Amino acid sequence: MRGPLSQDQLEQFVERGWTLLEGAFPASVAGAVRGELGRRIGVDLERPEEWIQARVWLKELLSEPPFTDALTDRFASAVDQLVGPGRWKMTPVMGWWPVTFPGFDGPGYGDDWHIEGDWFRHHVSSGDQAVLNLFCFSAIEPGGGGTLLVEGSHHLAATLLWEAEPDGLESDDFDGPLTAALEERGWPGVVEVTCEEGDVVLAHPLLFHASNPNHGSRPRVMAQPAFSMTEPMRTEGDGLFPVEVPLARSRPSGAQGR
Ligand SMILES: O=C(O)CCC(=O)C(=O)O
Repeated sequence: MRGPLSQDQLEQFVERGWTLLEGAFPASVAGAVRGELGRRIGVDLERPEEWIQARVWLKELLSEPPFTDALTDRFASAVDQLVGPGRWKMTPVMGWWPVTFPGFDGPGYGDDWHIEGDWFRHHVSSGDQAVLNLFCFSAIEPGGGGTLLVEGSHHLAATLLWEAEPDGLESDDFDGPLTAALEERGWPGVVEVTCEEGDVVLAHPLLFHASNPNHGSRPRVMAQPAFSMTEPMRTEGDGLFPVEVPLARSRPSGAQGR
């Protein structure tokens, strides 16, 4: 299916569990969001003298411009390529907002490896979160607090999930087994997100990830709205979309799914 993601990017999403959609929304929207968000949290994001905490986390979904201006046709077309057109719904919301600031030693966050989705019980067919979207409202340089991702961890998570069927798993049930499996392997594939303002990280919903202290030079502004599928994920058959391929590949022979 044609769209903004190349074939290589679609393969990267399947194999590594994520890809970067560059220029998903205009830099002018990112700038307007930083300005308005700064007013809401009471911190001018352009004035280092006002950066007095390592993190301010606005746990709100915002449903008006400029926040929703980041939900562009380009973003929607890329998600269509990953999950299938007409199989998910883009609701007009943007949030939450973990804003992190540079200039702090040992800030009290990070080391919070998790699978997204504490609002539903996970099954292999769950479509509660089609894709894990990280909207970059600021450029993120190396060391600048970009989310940590474990490439390939979605394959491990999918295998765990199959083993747990038909009961399924809560999102925090993944943490112990995935940490142990990755510990045993020496944590291969850990990368940190770097991006330009206006990019969106598109990750498999089962990708293990964590926050990361900001030791860069500017506030990191990110949001991760969750959009759900309108039908279950498929785990067998022809014509699977990239989000479904890792689920099908880790399917044990004879499994009934759910
Ligand atoms: O702040 C980050 O980079 C990651 C945040 C996250 O994954 C979460 O809040 O679930």
